[in-house]
Amino acid sequence: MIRNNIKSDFPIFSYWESRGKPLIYLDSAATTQKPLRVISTLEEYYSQFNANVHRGTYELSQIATDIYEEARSKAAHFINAPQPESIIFTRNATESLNLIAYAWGLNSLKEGDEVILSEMEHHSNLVPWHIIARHTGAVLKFIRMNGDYLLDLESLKKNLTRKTKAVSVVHVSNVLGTINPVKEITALAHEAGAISIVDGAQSAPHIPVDVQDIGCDFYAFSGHKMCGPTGIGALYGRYDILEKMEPFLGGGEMINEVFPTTSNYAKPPYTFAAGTPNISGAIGLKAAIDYLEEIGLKDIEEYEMSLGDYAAHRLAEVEGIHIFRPHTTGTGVISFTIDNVHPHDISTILDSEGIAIRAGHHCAQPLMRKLQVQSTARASFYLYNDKSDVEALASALEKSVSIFSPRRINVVK
Ligand code: 7TS
Repeated sequence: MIRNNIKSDFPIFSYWESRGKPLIYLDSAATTQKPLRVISTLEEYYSQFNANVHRGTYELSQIATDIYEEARSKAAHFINAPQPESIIFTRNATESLNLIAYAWGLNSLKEGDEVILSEMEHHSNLVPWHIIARHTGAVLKFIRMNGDYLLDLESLKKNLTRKTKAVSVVHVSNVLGTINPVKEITALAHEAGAISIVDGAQSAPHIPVDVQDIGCDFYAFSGHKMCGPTGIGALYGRYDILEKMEPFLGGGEMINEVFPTTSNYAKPPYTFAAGTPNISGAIGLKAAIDYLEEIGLKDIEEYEMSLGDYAAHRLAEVEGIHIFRPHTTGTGVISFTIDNVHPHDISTILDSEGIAIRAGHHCAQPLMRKLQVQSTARASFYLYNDKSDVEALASALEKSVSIFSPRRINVVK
C-alpha cells in the first residue's frame, strides 16, 4: 500500500490548483514530476556545497566529491549492481545506450556479426545500432511481438546464431506497458555467447530491478523518469566488460597519462567520465532514489499495476476505443486510439480539461507500423495518480467521442 497523500509531496500540483487549473498529469512515461525533496536537494547543493568534483584539494571540493560518489553508490544499490564502479553517470538512457553502441559495439562488432533487438524498441535502442551497423557491417535482427503485445521468445531462439554478439531489448515498453522477460532473454543470449543489454528507461522508475538477478551485462536508465532531475542518467555495465571497452568521449577526468600524440585512460567508471559531470543532477537522482525507496518499489509496482488494470477496464467502456496493452503483464501505460478521432485531437480536447497525455509515435515508429497505426494517444500513470484521474480521463474521452463521432453529431442535431 502506498500513502494516499503522495500528491502533496509534488509542489507542481498545488501550484496549478492555486491557479484554478488543477493538473491531471498522465504523461509520466515522458518525464515525471519532482517531489519537494528532490527540488530542495538541488537548492541545498548549490547554496552550500557547490564545487567541481575529483580535482579540488580544498574541503568544499572534497565534500562535493563525497556526495557525488555517494550518489553513484546509491544508484548501484538501487539496481543491485555489484559495485559502485560499475555505474557510469550519463545524461539519460539515450546517452547510456549510445555509449554501449559506440564504446562497445564499434570496437567489438565486425562485418556479418549480428545484434538482436525487438519489435517494440524505442528509437534510443534502435538508431544507435543503425549507425554502428553502418560503420561495422553488423546485421540487425528482431524478436517478434505476438498478438497480445508480448515478445515471442521462439523467434529469439530462431534468430540466435553463432554470429549473435548482442541482444538488446527494452525491459518495459513505453507504448504497450509490456514487461519483457529480460532474465530469460539474458539467459538465452548468454547461452549463445552474446552479451545482454537492457533498456530500463521505463522499468527502473516503476518496478524493483536487480541487475544481478537479471544477469544482464548492461542496464540503462534515466533520472528524470523516476522523480529525479533532467540531464542525469546511468549505465550499469559488467565491470570486466567495461575494463575492455574504449572510451566514448575524450577529455579531462578520463585519463591516466597524456602525451602529445597519445594517452592512456583511467579505470572505469572514470574512463567514461570526460569533462565536468552533472554533479547536481547525480545528487538530485540520489534524493529521488531515497524518496522512491522510502515508499518502496514493490508497493509502487503493485499500485501502478492495479491502477493500470483499473484504467484499462474503465477506458474499454469508451465507444470506439482500441487499447494496445497485454492481458497478462501491464504497467501504468495505456496506449489507445479511438475510431474517428485523431490522437492529437484527443490530446487537445483533454488539455482543455486540464489533462496532460501524449499523442504521437512515442519514438517507436517501427512499432507503430507493426500496430498498423500512425500514432496513438497514451496515458501513463505514476505513484501520484489515482482512480479520480482515471475517471476524469474516461469522461473527457467520452466527451471527445461525442464531439467527433459522426453518429453522435447526428444525435446532437
Ligand atoms: N527507452 C525507452 C523505453 C523510453 O521510453 C525512453 C523515453 C528512452 C529510452 C529514452 O529516454 P531519455 O530519457 O533518454 O529520453 N521515452 C519517452 C516517451 O515515451 N515519451 O517521451 C520520452
